[in-house]
Amino acid sequence: MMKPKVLLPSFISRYEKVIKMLSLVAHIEYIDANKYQEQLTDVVGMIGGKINEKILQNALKLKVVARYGVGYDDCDVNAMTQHKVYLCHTPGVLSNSVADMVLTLLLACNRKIVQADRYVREGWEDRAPGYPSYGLDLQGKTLGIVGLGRIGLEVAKRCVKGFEMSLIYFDVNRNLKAEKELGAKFMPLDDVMKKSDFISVNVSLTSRTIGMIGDEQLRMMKNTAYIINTSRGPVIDQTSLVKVLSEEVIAGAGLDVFEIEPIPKNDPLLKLQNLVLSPHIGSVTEEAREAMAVCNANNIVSVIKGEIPPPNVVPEQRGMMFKK
Ligand code: 8YV
Repeated sequence: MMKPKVLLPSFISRYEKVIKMLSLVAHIEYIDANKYQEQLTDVVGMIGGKINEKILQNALKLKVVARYGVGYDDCDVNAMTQHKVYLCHTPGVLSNSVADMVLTLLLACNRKIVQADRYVREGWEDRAPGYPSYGLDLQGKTLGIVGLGRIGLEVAKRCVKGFEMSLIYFDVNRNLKAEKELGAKFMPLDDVMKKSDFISVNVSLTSRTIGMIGDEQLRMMKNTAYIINTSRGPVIDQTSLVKVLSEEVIAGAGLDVFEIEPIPKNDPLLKLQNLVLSPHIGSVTEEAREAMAVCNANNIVSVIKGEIPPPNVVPEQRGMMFKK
């Protein structure tokens, strides 16, 4: 009997373990942009994102999409549910790497590492113009977390246990474990904005979180405070962020995510100096990337074997039994 077809992005081929797992139950094909439409017609499972109605209409045999990431705001979950296609994602396995990235940006902003590097390369002369301005000691400072879920919690642990910072947070749900173990104090978003020395944004992008940090919230921040975003660009209103950074209403920002990715070359953010930018690399570590691929493969194998719902189905589809 012919094995069902599974479609993968070509980079997955570097994970031997994943290829072995999938080959036992499926025939593997790699995505070829030139014949993608054709490839979709008989595909049963795929690793990817950006799934919309058009793709679903072409993929009548599709049973499962494994999103290579924890956020799935680029997938139309309602359309997938209507087409009885499971959407799985990769919660948990990348929390450490994203939390490390938050700290990377936070430290780089605070200690002006980008300017410092430039200063050394351009000819280090004692206290010549370009010498980095003073940073702050992290010990005793207040970290504000917006979204204290899996990733937020890892950021919190690093800051509280490692840097001896104190922790305040806003979330739609209280995190009692963090309150007990890390002394986290829950408060409304506006208070987190007002009281923090460093803010880390760790919510997923939904209709409730889009633009949740706008001009009003940004202007509540201390003028010595920094905001770090590794979640999704549209959670912070980017036009307002450009304004508060250029008016120096806040000390700076560390951004791994943007409203449009890749960020357009003429974006006003690129002209500002009081921020550190990275190209959406929060989960880009060897460990996380491999674990994400393994998690994706597990979910596809489950569905092919009829073990449904698969283990990492998105919350909106939890408990749903799709039979195709
Ligand atoms: C991925 C991410 O880099 O997990 C997420 O939601 O943003 C990242 O891990 C991104 O999804 C690209 O696949």
